[in-house]
Amino acid sequence: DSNASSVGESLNYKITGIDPGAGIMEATERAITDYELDEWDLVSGSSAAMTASLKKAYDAEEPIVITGWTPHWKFAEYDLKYLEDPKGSYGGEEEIHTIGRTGLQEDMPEAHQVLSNFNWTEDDMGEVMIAIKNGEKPEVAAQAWVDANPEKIATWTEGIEKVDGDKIKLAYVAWDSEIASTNVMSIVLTSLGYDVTMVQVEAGPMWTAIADGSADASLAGWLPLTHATYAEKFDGKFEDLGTSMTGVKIGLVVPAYMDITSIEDLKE
Ligand code: PBE
Repeated sequence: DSNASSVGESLNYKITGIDPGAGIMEATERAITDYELDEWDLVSGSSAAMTASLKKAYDAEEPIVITGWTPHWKFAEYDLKYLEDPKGSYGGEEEIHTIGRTGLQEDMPEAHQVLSNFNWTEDDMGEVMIAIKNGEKPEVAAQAWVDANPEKIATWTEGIEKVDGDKIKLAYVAWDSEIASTNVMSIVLTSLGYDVTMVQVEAGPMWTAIADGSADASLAGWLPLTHATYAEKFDGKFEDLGTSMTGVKIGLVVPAYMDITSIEDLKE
């Protein structure tokens, strides 16, 4: 209809994406094919650039289509909606998994146990994410959450013996959700005596680092769909340490004031 085509025209047929290696970018290329959005382009950038573009559009009540995911502070900050995805290009309910290098259990049984125990809720992560969004340094925001949640942390660390300065490397991507989780885990492992290094990389290098053992673990594995290509490519070369959060989601997201409800509405 005329509204839908004007959305494409008003946006120059651009979807505002994030870093090229993110699973949501691959899913969006699939959506462009599945929904025959031939005129549309997915523009890559970064999470920070995407949220800056979102703020700019939102403040001006202009249209924008972003690659979005939950949990993310943008849903607390703005009134947004997922576009319906009747063809299932973005899968269904996703989970966040902790992944470890082969041999981690033998080499660092204590860290392996904490990482396997790790799980928290969308609200927990939201507290850390929103504090960072509001200008707090990630390590300060994470420390505040750790200080406020000793009982939850005890469920991850109970009975685990302290170590004496063993080095451990956590790989992550600069997605807001994973900045929050990785900073929290860094503090927890440090409190158990580990010498923790956080390495910020792109998604492909992150999976590669776990598979080749140059990093020990990552809290940033999104499955079953988001990182399926990476998980298949490195099948047998990493250990899935389990789920840290369930019911997470990826998709196309627009401000609630936009007059469209489905990805199908992007097609003329
Ligand atoms: N994300 C956040 C990532 C996983 C975590 C949805 C942007 C991705 O698309 O790969």
